[in-house]
Amino acid sequence: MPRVVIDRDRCKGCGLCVGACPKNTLALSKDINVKGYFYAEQVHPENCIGCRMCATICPDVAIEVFKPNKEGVEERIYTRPESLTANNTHYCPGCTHGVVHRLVAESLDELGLRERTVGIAPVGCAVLAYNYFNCDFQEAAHGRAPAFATGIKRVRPEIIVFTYQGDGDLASIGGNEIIHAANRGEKFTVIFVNNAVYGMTGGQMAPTTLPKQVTTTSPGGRDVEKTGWPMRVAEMLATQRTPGYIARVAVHRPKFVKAAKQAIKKAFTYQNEGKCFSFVEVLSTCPTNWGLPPLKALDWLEENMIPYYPLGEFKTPDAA
Ligand SMILES: Cc1ncc(C[n+]2csc(CCOP(=O)(O)OP(=O)(O)O)c2C)c(N)n1
Repeated sequence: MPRVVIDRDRCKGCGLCVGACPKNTLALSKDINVKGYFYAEQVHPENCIGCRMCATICPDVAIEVFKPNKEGVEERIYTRPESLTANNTHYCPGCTHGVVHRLVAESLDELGLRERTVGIAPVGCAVLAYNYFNCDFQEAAHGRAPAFATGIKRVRPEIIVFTYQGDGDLASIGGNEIIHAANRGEKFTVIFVNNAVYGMTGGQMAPTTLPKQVTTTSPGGRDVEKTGWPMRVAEMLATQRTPGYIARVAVHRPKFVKAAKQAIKKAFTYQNEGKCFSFVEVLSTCPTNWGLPPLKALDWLEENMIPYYPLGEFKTPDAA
């Protein structure tokens, strides 16, 4: 029988695993863990099919999955990637920054890149990313990650370099940086986490905030007449003639998480082959600043963000 092991004290009780389980085997506990959260637990292990949906959506890497192989020997089929440290993240419960971290880490593991990778942390909620990734890291000033990445990649082209940036960091203060790095065809990878707000500073309007979206600086809803329309950064960069890989993905359901992983892995593969600038925009949730419970935030992303920010590949070097 498959077995799901949940690290109770690591769990933040967001319930994303409970929502993702197709067999309703999981529930939130009635007791609290050491951090004060109602942790997830498997209440109907007999119904578990070992599909890994729970582990795929868990932002806190709190779930391991075991399943017997054809010979009946139990194998661990899901665990923490080596490219992540064991540190607990400071992200709010249900924030999908943790899912994006995991996908980057899995890609580095699977491509065997960890020991020659340097990540560039932004200013934003992911400012402490260097504590969570098990590779070298550099902290950049707000919006300036592409400049740091350019320097490192040009001096040491054999190193795999990626920036990890929010939408305030990349599309607002760092808008100039990203456009020129893409246009120069710098051969690093950008992971652009678009949650439609400035998360770290309290949910202010970002360039990516949706029309009529309420934020702390647009309490009446974003007025596009006064503040412009939300920027579609992936599409904008894809208009440049310089070859590149430009994609947009989302991480609100396990099947989208799997597609997101493919795109992120592809971006690192292109870099590893020395091919081109590679950029993956990831639509991500911010339950705290959107004022929604974590599962509702996933629905909000699907219903509001995806219609405005279509998913897909906008440019591939092979087609350039
Ligand atoms: C030069 C400078 N300007 C402004 C700030 C304040 N600030 C810190 S994080 C941030 C925006 C963070 O939002 P985002 O990049 O979308 O990332 P998130 O926190 O949502 O992941 C701002 C404006 C700063 N730290 N430095």
